[in-house]
Amino acid sequence: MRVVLVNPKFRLPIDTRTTPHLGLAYLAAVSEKRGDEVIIYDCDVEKKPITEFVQEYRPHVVGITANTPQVKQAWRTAKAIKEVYDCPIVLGGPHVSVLPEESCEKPYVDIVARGEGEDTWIDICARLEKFLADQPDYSTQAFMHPENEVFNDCLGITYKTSDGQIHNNHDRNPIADLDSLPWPAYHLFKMDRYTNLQPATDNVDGARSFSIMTSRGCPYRCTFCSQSIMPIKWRSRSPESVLAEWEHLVNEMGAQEIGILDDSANIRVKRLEEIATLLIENKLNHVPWIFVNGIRANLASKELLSLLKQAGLKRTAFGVETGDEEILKSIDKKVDHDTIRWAFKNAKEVGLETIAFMIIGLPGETRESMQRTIDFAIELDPLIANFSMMTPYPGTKVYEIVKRQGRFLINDWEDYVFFEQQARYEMGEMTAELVEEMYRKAYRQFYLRPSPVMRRLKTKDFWFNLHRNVRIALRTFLPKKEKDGLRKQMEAEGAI
Ligand code: B12
Ligand code: SF4
Repeated sequence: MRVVLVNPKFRLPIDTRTTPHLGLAYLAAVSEKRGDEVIIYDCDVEKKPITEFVQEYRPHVVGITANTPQVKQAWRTAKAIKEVYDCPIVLGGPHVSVLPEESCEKPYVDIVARGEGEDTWIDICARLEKFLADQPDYSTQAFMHPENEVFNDCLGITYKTSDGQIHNNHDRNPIADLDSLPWPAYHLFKMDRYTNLQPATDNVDGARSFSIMTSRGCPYRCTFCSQSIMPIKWRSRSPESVLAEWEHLVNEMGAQEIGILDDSANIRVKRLEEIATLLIENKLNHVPWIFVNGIRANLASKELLSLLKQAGLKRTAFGVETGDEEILKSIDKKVDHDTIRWAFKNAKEVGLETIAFMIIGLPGETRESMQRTIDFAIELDPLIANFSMMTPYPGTKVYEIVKRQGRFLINDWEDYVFFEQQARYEMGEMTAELVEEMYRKAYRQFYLRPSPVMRRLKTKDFWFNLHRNVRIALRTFLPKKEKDGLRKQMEAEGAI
């Protein structure tokens, strides 16, 4: 079958770099293994309108990925395709996994795949192929006809039969054996059109960066994190399987840097030690790699970090989130500040660069608690402090808290990005103005100190991307000229 997997175009309000979509790369790989002819259509890098492309290629099925800020563009893409060409359209990804009906209600969406997608996707494709064998001139309406009962027992989907009824099938179990998955199908991406990982290892744009996932899931349930919508079961690949893919990325794909995308790669320390040892033994440690998302601070011993450093690890992130003791307890991070201090100390002592992810504007915050977050970031003094303004994603506990006790200042999924300088909600004494003020203060106070300025000036990235870096700095540090705030704008529009 001819299948197309689409990443809808989405522009973040910052100069972000483009990177191949790992989820689509996995779906494409299992689809190819099934025997499908697969095209990945990444609208971020394609020039031709997708409508033209589908009319030429005539796929049997189209799958579109969607996180929250992307979902409206996914709907627009689905609608545009349906207007020119008839085939079943499947949506998947983090947003539609939480709110499947919202998408399935759209006339141009037939199926929503919830959660991990590989098994569900090939199940959908197999059912379509079987149907096609009997009815080569099928229409989507016939395929989705309730009497055909094609999807009655297909796990992990929400779908709409052609009489307009929406059906919510049972969940599918998470993939137990991650080693059974083929490697992501990077050969289907136009690699030369991508720029880089973000943040990468200071290689300039155009460096060949690849992502890898060595484990999936996270056993923790932090109240602000969308990972809490995914299966609680943490599953990992064997060190041998990771090594084989790593070798492929370095030796065959020419990887110059690698980013581990796991949510919590160090849950099982022994496994990570084995991976590191294999990278050293197989002389793969010359290619720098980073933990993009952060590792658990409570499991970041000096011994482990030192071994990882020898294996090529250049930079690691930690989710610090807040400098306030009470707020830290309230977000269920299950770590304390002394442990975080210990992890940063260990990382620095073995010579690793560090990133601290911090959040400004968690529920219950005050000016003082946000100041403690800034102070704690300065105390830890990582190479990069990444402050994000709390954005409550649907499905998270924070979203429910804000719904009950606060006031959303956004009503459009496209605004669910946290690079913008505008607060997303207000709660109690915590006004948008206060959060926005503390957010800018965080960047100013952290970065406008002599040591971060000197460190930044010494990086290759700073000078190669000078224009871009200055633009980002100006936007982050300077208050907006028109400081209306989203609330005032929405009040004027009568939205709140
Ligand atoms: C790497 C990453 C990024 C990278 C690259 C994104 C990319 N192009 O892949 C960058 C830094 C650019 C990024 C940016 C953002 N990200 Co991000 N990101 C991730 C991260 C860490 C890994 C993504 C990944 O590769 N996962 C592994 C693959 C295998 O999973 P997957 O992509 O979800 O795909 C699987 C399923 O979802 C499903 N599926 C997905 N699509 C489809 C389609 C079909 C048809 C089917 C059947 C199934 C299916 O099947 C796939 C295979 O199992 C995740 C966390 C996570 N653990 O997933 C966050 C995550 C996806 N990001 C998140 C967010 C919030 C963002 C931003 C909005 C943040 C911001 N800046 O404001 C932006 C949005 C960017 C954009 N343009 O859309 C949230 C999404 C929450 C939500 N409700 O949408 C996540 C879940 C993090 C979190 N825990 O909160 N991100
Ligand atoms: S923030 Fe990190 S530890 Fe917490 S649930 Fe998300 S991925 Fe897990």
